[in-house]
Amino acid sequence: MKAPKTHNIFNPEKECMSREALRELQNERLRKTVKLEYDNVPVYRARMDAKGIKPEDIRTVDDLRYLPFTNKTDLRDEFPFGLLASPKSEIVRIQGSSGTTGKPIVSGYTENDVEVWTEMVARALVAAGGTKDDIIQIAYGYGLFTGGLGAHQGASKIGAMTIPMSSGNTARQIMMMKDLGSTMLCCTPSYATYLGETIREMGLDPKKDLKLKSGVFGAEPWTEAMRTRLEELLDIDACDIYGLTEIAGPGVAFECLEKCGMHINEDHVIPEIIDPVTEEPLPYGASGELVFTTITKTGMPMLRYRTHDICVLHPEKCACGRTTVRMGRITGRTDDMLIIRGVNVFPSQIESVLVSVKGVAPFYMLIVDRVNSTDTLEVQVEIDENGFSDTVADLENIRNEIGEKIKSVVGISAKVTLVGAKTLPRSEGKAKRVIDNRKL
Ligand code: DLL
Repeated sequence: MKAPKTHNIFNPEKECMSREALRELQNERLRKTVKLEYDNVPVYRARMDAKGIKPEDIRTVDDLRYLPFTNKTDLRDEFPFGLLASPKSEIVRIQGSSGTTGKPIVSGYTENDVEVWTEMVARALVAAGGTKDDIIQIAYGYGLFTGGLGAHQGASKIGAMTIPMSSGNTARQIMMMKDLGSTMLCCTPSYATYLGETIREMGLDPKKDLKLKSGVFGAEPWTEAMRTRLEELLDIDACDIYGLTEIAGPGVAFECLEKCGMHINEDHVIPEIIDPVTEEPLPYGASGELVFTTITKTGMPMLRYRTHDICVLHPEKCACGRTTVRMGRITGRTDDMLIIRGVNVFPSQIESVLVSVKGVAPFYMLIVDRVNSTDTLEVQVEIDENGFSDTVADLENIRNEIGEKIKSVVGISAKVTLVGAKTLPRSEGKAKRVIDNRKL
């Protein structure tokens, strides 16, 4: 049963502001954030000093372009607390995602930051038709990953009945969905598809046997074709939700039932699109790298954070009444990060595992695929000719060692295939290390 296409808005005062009033609010909040960063975060102060910029020089959003960028590497270099702009005693939550070294990228949130984030998710759920009468099943993972707790907080904020299922355990998910009459589902789009397919295989008809009306799906790229399939499989409206740990987790941007791009919560973050090579800002409508500046965060605010996600911004007013700029679907990344079963994976993490294992050479290929709506990862790696032992037991030990190390460093299990020396293709230019067969 799809949600009626009425446009409820959680915070109309902020979500439907005139562009002029919004700009004023952003200017004021930006000035505060820049000062907070300059006064409290040595790295930011040093970078601004190096550019000869003082906080007073940044008066309006147009001055953003003078500020230095922040990168994922900064979070790694300053791990865990070097970028905090508030005392540690003010931090009430740590959340994280997997990073390039096996250590997670972590962000610290003050009580204010958790409240801001909670409201962002509440706005997203209401935009997807959510009300206090809903029963919201949360099948994002709970833990350091922001999906579970983020969706949970938002669902509680709108007063809905919240079911904290976390991810996995599909049979149990479906049983609860049926028995409790869940009306909304929050999880990754690939897991939603798997749930939908399993529901159909069990002979259930969502129209008759379930009460789902909408889903709020994100944390990984998906397409219009996947939306159509999901809406048919589950008989729901499927809305996209975007976010990242460094900024606030899910809810940074979200779709309304018009399904024409994700509304960015511009009273909390300022989006920019830049050319990833020249780093120059690009106009609305141009495809480029998405950059965010947070303007209400106090724990670990971010100035011009390079997301590496590629998309387009649309400024036209939406039929739902919101005036915020919308971002299109993420169409790629400017780095080599893969998202496998919702986990951020860098090929360099796998490489670091392989070089630590005796008996294999540093030539490898990652093959990513999607089988029954679930991502799979196969790591093919060459045996080292010199350290080569062909006893079955030795080869099995090597495979197990690699598998276990990948699981502990990257956080996901992989199929490890040992191949003969010099059998993987060599390249004269940039090595191709990844084959992604997933058809989105
Ligand atoms: O994935 C937060 C989140 C949780 C978003 C639940 C939505 C729902 P991270 O683990 O830090 O945070 O990963 C952030 O995931 O830079 C994008 O590359 C990707 N991503 C997130 N949402 C979407 C989406 C969460 N809707 C990284 N479409 C981001 C495409 C997405 N990619």
